[in-house]
Amino acid sequence: MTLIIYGFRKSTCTRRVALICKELNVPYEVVDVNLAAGEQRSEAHLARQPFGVVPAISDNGFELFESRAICRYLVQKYGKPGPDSLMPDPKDVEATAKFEQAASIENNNFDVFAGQIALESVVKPMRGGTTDTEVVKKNTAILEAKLDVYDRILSKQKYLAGDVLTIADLFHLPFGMVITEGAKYDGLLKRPNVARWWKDISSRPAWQAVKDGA
Ligand SMILES: N[C@@H](CCC(=O)N[C@@H](CS)C(=O)NCC(=O)O)C(=O)O
Repeated sequence: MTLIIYGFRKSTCTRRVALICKELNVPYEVVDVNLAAGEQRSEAHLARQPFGVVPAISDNGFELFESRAICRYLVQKYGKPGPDSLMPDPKDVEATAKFEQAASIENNNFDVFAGQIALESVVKPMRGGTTDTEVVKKNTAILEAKLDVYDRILSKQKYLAGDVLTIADLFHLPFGMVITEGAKYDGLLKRPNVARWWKDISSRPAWQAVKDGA
């Protein structure tokens, strides 16, 4: 049975999951949960995602929510061992620890701030609201400082977990694109090592296939 993603094609978290499906050549079907209509709070959806957000998946009856947990599951279930495995072999404790470090970096030093910039600059106006420029300014200043650290890390290694691409790098793509293209934030383009890394990950065919919608 085809993997089902209950999501919203344009949402960042839905695209994060679709991206990893594309990377792994796992066919999927998106069942629309219309966020504008509030369907994320329907009883049917809350049974899949009790926090009332998207995405959630059903894989042959196995249900899971939280986009990053879903991505880890997909790699462990459908990925192939080797240099392109997107996550280290769990038996390699040190590589796994470096991978978890990179995944935490994304979650704590990128997602929070990029998410606020995206919400204020792109999502709110799209829904008829007004951007709070103070919130954008504050989060941009924090993200600038965080990306300076990214640039130092990426001056010593190709990717966030080391010299091998992992899903921790790919996790950045949905919000990275919204702030770069939608909010015209140039933080990913103006630092030499971050720019090299950003160009590398954002030009991957899997991302090109889902960047405009899962
Ligand atoms: N940590 C969750 C976040 C999910 C999330 O915030 N989804 C957003 C779309 S990107 C959503 O459903 N928003 C609808 C709402 O908040 O009502 C994940 O990664 O799956």
